[in-house]
Amino acid sequence: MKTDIVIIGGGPSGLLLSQLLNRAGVATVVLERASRAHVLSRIRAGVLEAGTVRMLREAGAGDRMDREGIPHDGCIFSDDDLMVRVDFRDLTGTGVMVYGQTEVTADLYAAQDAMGATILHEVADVAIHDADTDAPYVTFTQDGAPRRIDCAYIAGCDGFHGVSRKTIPADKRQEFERVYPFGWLGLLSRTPPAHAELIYANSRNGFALASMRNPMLSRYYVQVPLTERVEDWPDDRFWDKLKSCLPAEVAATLVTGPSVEKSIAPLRSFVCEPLRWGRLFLVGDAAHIVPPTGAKGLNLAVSDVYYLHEALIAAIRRGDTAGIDAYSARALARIWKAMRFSWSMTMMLHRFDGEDSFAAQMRKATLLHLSQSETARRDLAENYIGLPF
Ligand code: RFL
Ligand code: PHB
Repeated sequence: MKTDIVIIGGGPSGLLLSQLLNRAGVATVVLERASRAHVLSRIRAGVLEAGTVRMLREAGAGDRMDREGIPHDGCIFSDDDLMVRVDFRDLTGTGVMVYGQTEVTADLYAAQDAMGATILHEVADVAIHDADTDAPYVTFTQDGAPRRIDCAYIAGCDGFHGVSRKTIPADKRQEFERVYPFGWLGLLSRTPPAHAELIYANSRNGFALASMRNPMLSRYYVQVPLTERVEDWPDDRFWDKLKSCLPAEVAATLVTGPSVEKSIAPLRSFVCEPLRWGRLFLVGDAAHIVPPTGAKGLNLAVSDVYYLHEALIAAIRRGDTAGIDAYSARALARIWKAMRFSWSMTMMLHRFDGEDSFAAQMRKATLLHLSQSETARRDLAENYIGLPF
């Protein structure tokens, strides 16, 4: 088998890249380890930057998002009972879209199916060969049979635990990492959202986030130690903890109900440089992880795809390789700024076990400053709605 681009991973990065390349007449094969049902069962990100919204429309996968997504012009940051609203539209001229990653992925699968794109699910033993030569190829097994695809380039869109990054020899890459000593316990429930806008809550009892998917589906998170297990968090315990972190006026009217999904995600900052080894390119979570506090994970994957799809189209269609030579540096410049923002949001809002009394005062002062300074709110808004690409 032969194609222009082999894309490893059928998550949002791989599907969007495939969709944009196919629309430009570049042939792709997407290799996904899991079943489609499994990919669509993962509850992850919920906030799309304006640039992500634009890219999904450009890919021909934005119709349902435009009908069902909820535009948000601002959000709330709280410190115990102090509530600070940051008005994104007023401060930057644009807002964000609340629309779940699960829906984005479903829309991209539908768009790819409509184009007759090749997506192979439940493939195993994916291995990248000769990426540092002019004749790379990928091998894998499907239904127990060995297969091989020759290609011009390989896009590693296979997430943090994929094979792509690990294929780059250790002496050809550098990794930067910060592991935080807590995770987010998330709960999805068929209840009306606590508030019309998202609330990022700092409190004496730790961090909580009140988010949503639609008017009858809410998504909440509370900060938990890494040692916690989901089984130890019956719904009642979760709701009690959430209420203890939210401002009293919000907790008082919170509607609770049975959970539909509950999971714990550890928080981590991670970057692998460079994003290219020969004819292999890293995209999205395969190259970098951010703590979810800034809502940047999915959006960064989309800006990587933006840079790479342009570069690959120029290389395949016109033999112009300037874009692929520049991809790593271009994408990393934006990635590091999102890393900084996600890290600073994490520090502003979470309680660290064993911290000194000074740390809590720094968080309080940061939120008080945010409430009193339009300059501080504008800086936060500019980063939250997404830096340009
Ligand atoms: P994904 O979504 O991880 O997709 C990678 C795909 O590659 C497949 N794969 C392989 N396929 C073939 N061969 C292999 N060897 C393979 N190894 C892996 C996987 O099955 C998968 O389908 O990466 P992608 O496309 O780069 O997209 C990135 C986003 O998914 C990610 O940034 C965000 O979801 C991060 N994230 C969150 N971001 C937010 O902004 N807000 C959140 O609330 C939020 N919650 C989360 C998250 C990430 C999580 N992970 C990865 C642990 C919650 C979790 C649990
Ligand atoms: C979510 O709705 O899942 C969500 C929203 C904002 C974040 C993280 C997660 O920063």
